[in-house]
Amino acid sequence: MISNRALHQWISEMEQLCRPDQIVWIDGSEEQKKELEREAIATGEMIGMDQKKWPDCIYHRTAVNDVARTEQLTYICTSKKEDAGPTNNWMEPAEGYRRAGEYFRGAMEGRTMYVIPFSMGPPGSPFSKIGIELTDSIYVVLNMLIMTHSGRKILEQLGDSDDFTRGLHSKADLDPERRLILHFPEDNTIWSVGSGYGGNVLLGKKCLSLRLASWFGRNEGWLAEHMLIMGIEDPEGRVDYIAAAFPSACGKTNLAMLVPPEHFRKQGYKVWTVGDDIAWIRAGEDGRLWAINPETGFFGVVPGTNSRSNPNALASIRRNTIFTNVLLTGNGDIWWEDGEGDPPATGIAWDGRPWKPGLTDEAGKPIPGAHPNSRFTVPVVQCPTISAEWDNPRGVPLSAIVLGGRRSRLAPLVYETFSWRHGVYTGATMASEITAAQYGKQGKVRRDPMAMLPFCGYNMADYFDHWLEFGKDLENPPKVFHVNWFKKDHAGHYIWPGFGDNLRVLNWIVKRTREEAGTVRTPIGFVPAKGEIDLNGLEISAEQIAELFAVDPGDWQKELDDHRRFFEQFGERLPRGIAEEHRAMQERLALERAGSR
Ligand code: OXD
Ligand code: MN
Repeated sequence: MISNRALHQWISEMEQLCRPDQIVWIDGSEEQKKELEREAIATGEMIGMDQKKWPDCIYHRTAVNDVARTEQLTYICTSKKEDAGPTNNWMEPAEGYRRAGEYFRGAMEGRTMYVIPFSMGPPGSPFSKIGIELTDSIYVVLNMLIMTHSGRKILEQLGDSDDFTRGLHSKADLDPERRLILHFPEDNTIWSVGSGYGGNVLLGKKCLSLRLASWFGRNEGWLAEHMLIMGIEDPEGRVDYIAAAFPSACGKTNLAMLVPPEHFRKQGYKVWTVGDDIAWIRAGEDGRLWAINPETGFFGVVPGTNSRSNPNALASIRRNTIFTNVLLTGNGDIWWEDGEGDPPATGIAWDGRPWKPGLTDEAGKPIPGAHPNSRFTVPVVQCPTISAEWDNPRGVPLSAIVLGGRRSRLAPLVYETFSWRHGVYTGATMASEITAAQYGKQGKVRRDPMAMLPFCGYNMADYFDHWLEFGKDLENPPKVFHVNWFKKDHAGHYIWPGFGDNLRVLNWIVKRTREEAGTVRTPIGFVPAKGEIDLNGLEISAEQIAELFAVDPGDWQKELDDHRRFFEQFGERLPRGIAEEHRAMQERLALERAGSR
């Protein structure tokens, strides 16, 4: 029995709404987890895998119409529409509760309601936030057990407090017409109905740790960001931590688990993984920024994971992993595109249909066996490069913030911004070209400020302002950099090898934070001076290097015009600091163009 009255009352209200047959509390024990796995396998919700080859792994297939986050059905429900801002879908809170309430009504009849107490961040850390998720999905329970600190210990931590996120989830009938992902930041509440896909239903992740947390961060003076955190250890044993924001599909998980190139490995460089998706950042008493990864697991994209792209992820997912929507073979084995080894002769594709290599659709396009957004869920501690500091309640100190995007021509491989304010401007104008794996016109540029466009829980103009203000008070703000691993030559080939070689760039960044590396000033920021990035062991010509660092004032002028158009949607609410940075950049470019005439 629990003594927390607020919790008790809320659960009984939700019980009356959803009408489950029974309620089961998740205690976090191994026995309960195993029991739930057995039950889910018996009902078909999960599928058992070959336990010799994949010890303690389990498989799940989502509904075919439910394989990714549904941004068009995701809402911020605030009393005032302006508080959600022009980049979010908005619904009046009363209307949100009414509409989703209809879908929740009786949705758990014949089902069990599981109560998952969880903490984002180590229990007891000043960073951490407690939530309770009610769900009718064992898949959700099993994922939350990996992705969060959860179970009885969190209830003990909560005690009698009513300061917890109220998360309600039901698969209901998985009907996309009756699906809604609603956030009520004013009530610290999340309602998600009609979906079973991770990003929509693991309420601790995007919903709490980004959308609600960004709102709390603004009120409480901290930042909740869509950033990986990694440590770079140099041969002297000094570890510098960086937090890096990239839009989805730019290789965040691969970067967080990077394997140093041989030339660096031999000297003793090491990379330590703290997190691959989310960073909560606070100012420390020492004037530096400190960050935690609030999650305890990785929910990563499977296709493309192989021994070249990410051997550490591959090693992590050999056991005790949930696989969602990859190709399944008849004997409990799995396979995915661009992984290791040849495809099996036959299998069952992510959508439950028979599959064999070479299958094509009517247009002649190959039909994948694993969904391009198929996922692994794995505890962070299974990663060979997991940092010893990953769950330090104080977090890790940040030496640099790195921003990035996928730009085939515009942005140089790396540049350092001039100041915190210029760094915020650079984050506010981040953009990425759409790839085949995403919805939208391929090659089109999507602006994605700080990679937070789908995740900022309030007006993005206020978010820019919060960043500007946050930096003003810092004694020791980290330098802010921008990287682009995806620059192409005129023949359309990537110039930079990427993957492990990205450490060469990160190493320059770390050196810059110590003022140990030379730069050249350009209108958009400082690029590395000749010879300052260690290219030892890389085959790359002088022309390629010149192309990697080129800054074309004409292209940047077009880019600036696009920034202006993007900012128009925020009207008067756009902070003055952003407008001033825009003007300053405009002037620097004009000077450069005049000089080169
Ligand atoms: C994710 C995403 O799933 O950013 O992490 O889409
Ligand atoms: Mn993400």
